[in-house]
Amino acid sequence: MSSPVSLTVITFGTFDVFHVGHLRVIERAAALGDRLVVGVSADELNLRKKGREPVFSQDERLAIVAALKPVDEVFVEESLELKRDYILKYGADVLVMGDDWAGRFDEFEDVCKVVYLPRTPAISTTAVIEKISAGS
Ligand code: C2G
Repeated sequence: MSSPVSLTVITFGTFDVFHVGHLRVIERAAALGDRLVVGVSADELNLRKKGREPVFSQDERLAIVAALKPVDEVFVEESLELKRDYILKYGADVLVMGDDWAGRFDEFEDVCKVVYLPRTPAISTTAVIEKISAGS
């Protein structure tokens, strides 16, 4: 008898000022497999990538993502260049990213399936920060 096949899904993100768009992508990613692993961008990676510190520290962002029901495992994503290593290390069968990254990770199709999910419209960390700053 063959053993049951279990699919591991991996996704990455900063997940700063956690909002429903983040939740939706995590839920939809989890639905594509049996185990969901999430790489949470390091503070240092964010500083390099976006030129600013996240509002919440990597330990706080990691704790929030780890507490979500669909998430089985979290780790700190230290560098964008290490994606292939993370995919292999966690034995991911599927890489899921929001479609703001469409096409950017097609190079990993030799080691896993790559899926880009449509972003949840009309919400982003930047929009939330701007709304709070404006006091509206
Ligand atoms: N997202 C979404 N809908 C939104 C906002 C975000 O589906 N309205 C998704 C993004 O497409 C991404 C995930 O939520 O898949 C996390 O978003 P960010 O925290 O903005 O992630 P980012 O800074 O793009 O980091 O290795 C890649 C990076 O770590 C991705």
